[in-house]
Amino acid sequence: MSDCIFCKIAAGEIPSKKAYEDETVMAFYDLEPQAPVHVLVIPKAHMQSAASVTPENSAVVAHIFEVIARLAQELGLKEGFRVVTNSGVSAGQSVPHLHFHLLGGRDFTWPPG
Ligand code: DGP
Repeated sequence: MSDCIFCKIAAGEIPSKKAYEDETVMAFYDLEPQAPVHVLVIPKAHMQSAASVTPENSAVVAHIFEVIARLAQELGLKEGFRVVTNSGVSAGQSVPHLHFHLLGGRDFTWPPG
């Protein structure tokens, strides 16, 4: 999508601090970190949110979770980590391109706010 900031980051048109990249997935550090480690993991192909996942496109979501497990290990999140995806405005989604927040390096409370 031409006006999507995460599509532009995936295409290298907007700079980001990259944590991982392959053909279908990219991970980069969040601009507004909410934890000592805060990485966003996205599919390169545009999908609006978790509500857009279908049998036809869900393979990339499984791959994203493989990447998250690898990143959690590489980034030393031995004590645990949290994965969050906000879907829709009332859930707090501000960028309408599917993304998973990988958060770690501190303790988290439950339920989230
Ligand atoms: P959400 O609110 O769940 O849609 O999360 C969007 C996140 O994206 C938010 O934590 C801030 C981050 N973000 C927004 N614009 C940029 C950007 O241009 N670069 C980076 N690295 N992060 C961004």
